[in-house]
Amino acid sequence: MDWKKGEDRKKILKKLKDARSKDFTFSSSRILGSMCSEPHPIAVDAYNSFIETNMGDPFLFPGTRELEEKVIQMLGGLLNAPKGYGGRITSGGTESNLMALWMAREISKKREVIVPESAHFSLKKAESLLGIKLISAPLDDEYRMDVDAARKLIGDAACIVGIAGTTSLGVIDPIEELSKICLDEGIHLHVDAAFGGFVIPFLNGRKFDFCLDGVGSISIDVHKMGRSVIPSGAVLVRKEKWLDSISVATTCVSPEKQSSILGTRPGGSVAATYAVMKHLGINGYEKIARNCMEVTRYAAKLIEESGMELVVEPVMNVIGIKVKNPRKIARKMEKKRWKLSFDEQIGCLRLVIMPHVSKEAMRKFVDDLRLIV
Ligand code: 0PR
Repeated sequence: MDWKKGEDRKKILKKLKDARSKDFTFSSSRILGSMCSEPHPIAVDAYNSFIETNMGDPFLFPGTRELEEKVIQMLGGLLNAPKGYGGRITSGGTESNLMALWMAREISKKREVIVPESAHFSLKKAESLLGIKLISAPLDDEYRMDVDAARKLIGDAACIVGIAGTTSLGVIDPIEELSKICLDEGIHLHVDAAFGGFVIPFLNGRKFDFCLDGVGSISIDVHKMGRSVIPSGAVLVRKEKWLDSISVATTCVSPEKQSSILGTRPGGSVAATYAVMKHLGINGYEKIARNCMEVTRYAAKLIEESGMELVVEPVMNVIGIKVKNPRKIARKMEKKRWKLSFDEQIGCLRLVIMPHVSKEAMRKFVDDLRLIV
């Protein structure tokens, strides 16, 4: 055990610095395959001041609990939530999706969930953890869920999941149509807007949220395009009482019931999210989304002018570039210090044009890529 005696603070800080220097940083503008970005400074300050708070024990931290309510209210407004809605701050899209499907399973007592082929792998985790069965619906030519195919799969389903901003291409499933189907069939519609939740409302006015009567729950991440700290996400539900379906009795903390996956939950995330949302406001987020889209369109044009092909016209700040061997190309680009991701099923490189990605970086990137492809 090399930590028996305890070590000098300075030495430890030096080791931390060394470790951190091996990491990539968002500020370098070379991370092109991440859905996260530098947190806003106000989020960092807020996080640090609330570092000891725990949402799992609201009796100790009623002030932080109030902030959670306020964040849920802001998110509810953003997502057109109706009277009586509810929500929880989560650690991100994985936990939010898990909670939503858990709820849908408990309320319906059914276990089949229809997801598009483009679903994020967090739903696979939900499948295993919740003992549910995912049924994959094919995609149309635009890589969106094929609604007619999905309808035919309904059978005894508990829920359909639609994605507002897919992981690989940022496309939006036909949520309006899915909403109608789910209303007709009386089944739950969960919208995974982990990425799109902080983009779509500020851009194109596409309907994907509670303004559609069939939408039952939404995952939205603030640590992606919301510029909060990691971990910060939320799940919103049309009816607060639905959360009771996943509540358990608490034996040693108040209140008597808890309806969240985690017990001890970081209040720092809540404070950070409150601070950054209040500070940027709708106008600030509109500006971020518009800038990201401007860089996205700029990059898309450069890529096409270089003779490469996009998988689809970007609807959000995600670009898929068709290539033969994405893994190999991503590796070669890594040697040039570009960090990007890929989707081998689609056969593309994936660029996520987050706020830290500049036009200049895209120019250099396309120049480097052209030499490799
Ligand atoms: N739903 C969708 C549509 C997502 O794209 C993601 C994450 C999730 C749910 C799960 O969210 P959490 O990871 O917050 O639980 N998509 C990103 C991805 O797989 C996650 C990510 C983020 C990966 C930053 C890398 C990275 O550097 O690409």
